[in-house]
Amino acid sequence: MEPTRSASLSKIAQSYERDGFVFPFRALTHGEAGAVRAEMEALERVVAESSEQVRTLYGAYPNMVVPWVDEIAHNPTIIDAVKAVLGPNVLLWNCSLFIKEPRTPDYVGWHQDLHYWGLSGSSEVTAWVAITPATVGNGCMRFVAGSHLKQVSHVDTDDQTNMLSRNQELAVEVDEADATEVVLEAGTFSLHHGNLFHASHPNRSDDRRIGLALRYITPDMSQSDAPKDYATLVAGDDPSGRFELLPRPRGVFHADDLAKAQEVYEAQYGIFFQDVENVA
Ligand SMILES: O=C(O)CCC(=O)C(=O)O
Repeated sequence: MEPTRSASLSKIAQSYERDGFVFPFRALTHGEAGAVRAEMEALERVVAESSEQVRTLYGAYPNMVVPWVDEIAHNPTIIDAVKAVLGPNVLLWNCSLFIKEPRTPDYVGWHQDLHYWGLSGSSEVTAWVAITPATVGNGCMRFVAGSHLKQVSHVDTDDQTNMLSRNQELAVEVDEADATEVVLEAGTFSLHHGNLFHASHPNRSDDRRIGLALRYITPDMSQSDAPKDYATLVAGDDPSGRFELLPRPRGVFHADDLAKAQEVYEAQYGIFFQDVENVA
């Protein structure tokens, strides 16, 4: 499928239903993606000098504390593609930057996203936006078509080069030959289902590989492991009332946004790491 704003919505839904992923689509021009990278790298210098709380919350919820991240999460092309697979009512539940520095060993083990998030149901999709190109050489994502139809067991490992929160990986073997390499130009994005087997190799190139993972859900999902959960309404409405709807960020690291992000962090990270001993 060409990276175009006009790809047929029903074709998106068909491919996604069959394979558990679909790509590429263009959200930002090359110039816009370059500008996002420049803004992000300027912000990284600020973050490096900031408090531990700012560093943690920028890592955990960049969309809640940085307006340009929130704007990408509301990008109309991304939202249209997400609505094609989730329907008209969409919440942004979580968001994170996946950065692989040049020539580093860090990789992402085979996993399914929904495994540790405590969410009921499977109406979740990630839009992974390439801020820099994602290539085979710099460790683009790899997807196994059709693997999204059931959840399988995972194991935590002590491999610190596995970038996942619990260094986790699937407890089943994956045939590497089944993987589709998700090569993306800067400014384009892929969609993948929360139960899709996916992974990525280390970055063996001389430049950074930067991706923004936006996690969207429908309001009929719910948090099974806590009395309430939080999300940002990005399309339609939320008739469920199961989520506290978050405001859009007021400025870069605005005190009120940091306070709310801290509340969400305390509620959600307990769930992600439950039953894990010695979490650093
Ligand atoms: O960025 C990567 O290589 C992996 C990202 C990922 O696992 C995800 O977005 O679910």
